[in-house]
Amino acid sequence: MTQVSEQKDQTETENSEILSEFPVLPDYQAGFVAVVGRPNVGKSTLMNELLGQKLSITSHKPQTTRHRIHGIYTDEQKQIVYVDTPGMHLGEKRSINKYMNRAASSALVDVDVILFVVEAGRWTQEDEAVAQKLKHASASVILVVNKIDLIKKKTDLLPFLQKLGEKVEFVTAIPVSAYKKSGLDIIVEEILKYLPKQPPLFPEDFVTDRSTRFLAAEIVREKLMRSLGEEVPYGATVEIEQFKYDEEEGRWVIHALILVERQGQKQIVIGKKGEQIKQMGIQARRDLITLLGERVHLELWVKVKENWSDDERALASLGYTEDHTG
Ligand SMILES: Nc1nc2c(ncn2[C@@H]2O[C@H](COP(=O)(O)OP(=O)(O)O)[C@@H](O)[C@H]2O)c(=O)[nH]1
Ligand SMILES: [Mg+2]
Repeated sequence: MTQVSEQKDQTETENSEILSEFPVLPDYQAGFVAVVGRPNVGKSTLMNELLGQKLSITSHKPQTTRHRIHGIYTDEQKQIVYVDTPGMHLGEKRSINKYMNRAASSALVDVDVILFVVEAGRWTQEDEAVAQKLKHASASVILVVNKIDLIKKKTDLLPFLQKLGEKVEFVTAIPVSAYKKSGLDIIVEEILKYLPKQPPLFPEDFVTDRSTRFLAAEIVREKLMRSLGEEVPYGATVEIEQFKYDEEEGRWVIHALILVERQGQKQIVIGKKGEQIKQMGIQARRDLITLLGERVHLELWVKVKENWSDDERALASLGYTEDHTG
């Protein structure tokens, strides 16, 4: 299925005079904001909080975000298009990692502002690699120092901020906690200093560039990443095989296929007496109901597909295609 049929409403709006109903003020601001940083610093959590809606999946495992995803915030004064990116990975040679690094790097082009997210008190080689990339970016860099809720003494942050000043060229550094929702309004205020004055770029009811089908697959993948041990998540992905509305029953019918790379992983995903996959299904269904606003019938399957993560053709057929990495 293509994006068009899934986003029927949005496409229709687009065809009939995109923004005619929007009362655009003369000093309206709109633009793109890339959210970059190494894996696990809280980029996706931050974007969801800035949007006030969960679009990008999160977990404490690297590789949770594999694709670039736009989250669009719109109100009467501004439209901010956040671009969440996979964290940049060092020293990984598999195709999936190359895909993720491309997706992250390409997000730096043609944006108005870059939010460089780091973790309070922690600067690693991977942060350093991101900082190197940013040297070539033309947009203003706002340094977001996330997870300050984990720092007991706030004065401990000062030497860290000082060190960052030597490493990165940024317009301002903002300590925040995406988790505790603190400091977020300051980020928005700062973004607005650099966002061009122009009419909205997307219709006001657009919240993402991604289809609901894609978001559904991501929700299932999030449950997979969160509920499994270290060995499985990197070798697992999710493909939506059926995604349709059953008029008679008044519910969405979704069939999701979980692909793993080895037989042993399949067993782990299913769990003892199917308990693991059942729990994942319950949690995924709950999020899907929130996403779709209607009843959902969800079925999950697991299949072994060897080496999909290092197979360019398999990657493409699973939706890891260049059109979303630029
Ligand atoms: N304590 C704390 N944890 C956070 C905060 N923001 C994100 N996290 C956690 O950090 C982990 C990684 O978050 P995620 O948004 O997936 O990171 P990403 O890989 O940079 O997108 C998750 O377990 C989040 O719950 C924060 O402000 N404070
Ligand atoms: Mg992420």
